[in-house]
This record gives sequence, structure tokens and C-alpha cells, in this order.
Amino acid sequence: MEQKIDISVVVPLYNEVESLPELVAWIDRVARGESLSYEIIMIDDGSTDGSWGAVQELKQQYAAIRAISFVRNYGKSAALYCGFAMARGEVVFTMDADLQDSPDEIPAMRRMILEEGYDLVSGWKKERHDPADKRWPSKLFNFTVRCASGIKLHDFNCGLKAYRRKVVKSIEVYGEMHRYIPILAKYAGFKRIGEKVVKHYERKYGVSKFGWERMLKGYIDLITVSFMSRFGRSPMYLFGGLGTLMFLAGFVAVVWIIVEKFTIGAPLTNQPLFYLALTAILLGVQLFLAGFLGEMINRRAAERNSYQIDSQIE
Ligand SMILES: Nc1nc2c(ncn2[C@@H]2O[C@H](COP(=O)(O)OP(=O)(O)OP(=O)(O)O)[C@@H](O)[C@H]2O)c(=O)[nH]1
Ligand SMILES: [Mg+2]
Repeated sequence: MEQKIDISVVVPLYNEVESLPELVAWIDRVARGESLSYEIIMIDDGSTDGSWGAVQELKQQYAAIRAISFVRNYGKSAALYCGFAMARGEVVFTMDADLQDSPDEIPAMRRMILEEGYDLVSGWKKERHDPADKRWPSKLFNFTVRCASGIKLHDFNCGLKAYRRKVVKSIEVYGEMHRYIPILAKYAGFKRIGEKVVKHYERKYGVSKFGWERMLKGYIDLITVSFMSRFGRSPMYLFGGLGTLMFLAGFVAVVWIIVEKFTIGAPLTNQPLFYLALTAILLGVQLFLAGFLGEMINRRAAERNSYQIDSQIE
């Protein structure tokens, strides 16, 4: 049986060699200060600056470190996915490796989970120490995600978050979806999502890995996340519904064209409505087929019948 501990701190890292010793010492200090049993799970994502060597060295000094290193760079989501799978803590934290997030927030966030009943607590970098060309896109991003998801968080992208264990064990992060973990959690049934204002520091060492390309991929993932969470289990509701509407619209138009032909002798094909009707019927059938295909693929999917059970009495 797996041994349970108080907290897991999952740290995805990519080329952060200078920051690691300070980060580990800091987490260790906070956890000891609160007498918490803890583990630090470090996921080195194909770093090329010797980060893995630093992790191995730190392991000599801190037994609480558990770590894996990927053969190449897979991205932050992949790192979090593996970290979540390994985590044994009752409360699981994620934290950036670059010392911009403060481990001092751990005790308060843990209390919010354990005592105030939150499933997920997201950090909010209210006072940010980043250049303006990063803050504004971030504001726009957060606004969009708030509208799309209905989750009232100010700062989806904050690396510092705390989760009830069950949450990280039941969501699947991939692509650039780490930004949308609150949405994934919400649709997995964990509704108590809170936020805590956290301290944010300037980057001390290393360079930012943030870029426009990641932002763009992130937006595409937002569409996937919203779609999957709404219709992932039953694609036919979307495609079948739209397909039926389209088909009906086309069908009604065809009937109208025929009636007009026989009553006032209007032209059959030589009018815009004919082409609109044709397109609508074709699209309707196509959408319906897409829905069927979705359902057929779904039948084979491993997660088809996996549900989150809140409690059970036997
Ligand atoms: N595993 C993994 N971690 C990454 C990757 N890119 C960034 N990270 C980590 O994610 C955290 C945040 O990355 P940053 O580059 O600091 O991103 P940011 O905080 O939005 O940007 P800055 O504020 O400019 O530093 C850091 O701990 C990085 O090491 C990646 O491709 N894989
Ligand atoms: Mg950073």
C-alpha cells in the first residue's frame, strides 16, 4: 500500500539550473516549519543546461526529492501529467521552478483545501513583476477563458496551485492544457474552485520560456477543452442536433421551392434558395455522420465509462 503524506509539490522544470537549489531549500524550510511530511516531485523536461545533474545532486541532500527526466522536451502539461501520477500527498501543489512563485504560500493554500473545503485553489499574481508586453496579453487571455468557462478566476496561468488529491488523479492534462486545469477540474465535477492572492517575484535566473507560439497553441486548446468537456461524452448531441436543424431547414426550403413551382410557376433551380437548400441538406447529412463517427469512436474509448464517485457506502 502506498504511503500517504501531507503534501506533494510538483515542479515542472526546463532549463532552470541556477534556481533549483534555492527552490528546494525554500520548500524544505516551509514544510519543516509546519511539520508537514512532504515530497518534491521534479520533472526535468529535456533540459540542456545541466538541470538534471543539479536535481541528482540535490537528492543527496534532500531525501524528499523524487524526480524523473524526459528524454526530450514534451512541454509543461506532459510534465504535470507525470508528476500528478506520481504524487502521494493529500494536497498536491504545482509550482514553477524559476523562484517566481513563493513556497511561503503553501500552508495557507493547504488550509483552504483541508479546512475551507476547496477542491482547487489557484494562485493569483495580483501584483505582477513582469513587463507590460506580457501582462496585457495575459489580461486578455484570462478574460477570454473566464467568458468561455464561466469560472471566475483572475489568473488561470499561475503556476502555483493547490489541489485536493482526488482532483489531480482524475484529470488528464496534455498539449498546452495546463492553463485550463480549473476547467478540466470543473467538468470532472470538482466545483469548489477558489483563488488566493499570492506573492510574485521577478525572474532571478535563467530566461522565460513564454512565447507567442505557446499562446496560440493555448487558444486552440481552449476550444478543444470547451468542446470536449461539453460534448466529449456524447458528440451526437452536438452534431446530431446541428445536423437535424440543417437538414430540416433544407427540407423545408425544398418543399417551398416545389410548392412555388406548381402554384406560381417559379423557377426550380434558377434561384439562390435552391442552392442554399442543397447546401443545407448536404451539410446536415455530413454533420449527422460526424456525430455517428464520434459516437463509434467513443464506444471504444477507455474513459467512456469512467465516472467520479464522490462517496460510496457498502
Ligand atoms: N516541464 C516543462 N516545464 C516548463 C517548460 N517550459 C517552461 N517550463 C517551466 O514552467 C515554469 C514557468 O515557465 P516560465 O518560462 O517561467 O513561464 P512564465 O512564468 O509564464 O514566464 P516568465 O514570467 O517570463 O518567467 C518554469 O518552472 C519553467 O521551468 C516545458 O517545456 N516543460
Ligand atoms: Mg516564470
